[in-house]
Amino acid sequence: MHTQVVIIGAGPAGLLLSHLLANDGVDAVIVESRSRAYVEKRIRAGILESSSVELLESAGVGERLRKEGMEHRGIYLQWPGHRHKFDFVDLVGRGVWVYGQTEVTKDLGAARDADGQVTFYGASDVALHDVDSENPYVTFVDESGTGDRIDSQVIAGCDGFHGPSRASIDDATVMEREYPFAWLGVLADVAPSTDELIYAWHPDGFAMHSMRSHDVSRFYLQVDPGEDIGEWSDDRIWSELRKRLAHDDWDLQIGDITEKSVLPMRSFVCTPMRQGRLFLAGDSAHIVPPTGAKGLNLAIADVGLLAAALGSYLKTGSTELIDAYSDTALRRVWRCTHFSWWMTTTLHQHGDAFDDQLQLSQLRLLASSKAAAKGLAENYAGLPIGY
Ligand code: FAS
Ligand code: PHB
Repeated sequence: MHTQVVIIGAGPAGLLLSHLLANDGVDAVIVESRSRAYVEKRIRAGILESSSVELLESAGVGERLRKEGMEHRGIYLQWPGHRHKFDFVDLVGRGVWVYGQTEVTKDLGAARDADGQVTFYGASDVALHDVDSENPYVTFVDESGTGDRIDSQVIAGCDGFHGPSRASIDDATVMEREYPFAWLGVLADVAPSTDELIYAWHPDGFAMHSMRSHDVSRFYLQVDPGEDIGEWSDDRIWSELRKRLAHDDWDLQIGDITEKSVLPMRSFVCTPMRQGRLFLAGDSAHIVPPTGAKGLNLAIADVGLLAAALGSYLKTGSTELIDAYSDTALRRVWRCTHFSWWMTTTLHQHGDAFDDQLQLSQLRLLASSKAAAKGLAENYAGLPIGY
């Protein structure tokens, strides 16, 4: 089989890249190891920066988002006795959207169906070949058990943290930081008890109140990295959330918990994001702790750059944008890596009284200084694409 671009991975990065390329008249085939149903059901991110929404809309996949997504002006940061609202629209002129990654993936999958392009779901033994040649190719076994090969001009590694593409980057510089805590993520059929997301510092550990719709809420609790989810009954979860999110006469509504899981936390950056005709985008190249709501938005930003670069190269032969891709993408990657590290280290309990005082001082400064609040708003609401 021949195509212009083979994309490994049908998560948000792979699906968005294929759709942007199709809009640009470039042919792409996706090879994905999981089933479509599995990919579309995977519960992950919930926040889209306005630049992500603009890119999805420009690609023609923003209609349901605009209808069903929830536009948010900002967030609350809280610590015992204090809950402070940050209005990003007032501070920096833009807010964020609440729209689950599952919905983004479904919308992108539907767009790909309409593009009529080929996606191999359920592939195994996916391997990259000759990435430094002018004709790189991918081999795999399709879900019927038949061996396949796709020859191309470019391979896009959109296969996430555990995919094979990153291994093809020769002499990659990998920088990684593991955090001494994890998140217990909870999905519940209960209307949110707040209008904006609440990020809460608490002496017993971080907690967050997020949401997916007017009827479904999403919560996170700081736990130990090796936490056994079996130790967390629904009652224990609600009791801990009520304690850590408590504020004045505010009450947390509870409901049926439909999903709970422990999510690890790490920062990870692979440099460069290119090897010959192989380009990495999204989690295959970088991972951020979810505290800053940057993972999905970074994947979208990478893909916006990569789609333009590949379109220019494959249609005109110009290598200017593909040669600049890795350095340009990494500038935003490091900005978001720093912001996610800062949000994570500022809001999570380290079990150290000195750290507690530093963190509380930082939170008081954010609540009292417009300059400090603008810095938070600019990073959380997202920097313009191409930063
Ligand atoms: P993805 O991992 O989404 O997609 C990669 C795809 O490649 C997958 O479908 C995978 O099956 C496929 N693949 C892997 N190996 C393959 C192979 N050998 N062959 C073919 N295909 C292969 N971000 C936030 O902003 N907020 C959050 O709350 C948040 N929570 C998260 C929770 C979890 C458990 C995880 C893992 C991530 C979370 N993230 C969150 C980050 C997440 O949203 C990612 O940033 C986003 O999924 C990145 O999209 P992709 O780069 O497409 O990678
Ligand atoms: C989510 O809703 O899943 C979410 C929101 C904001 C974050 C992390 C996760 O910072």
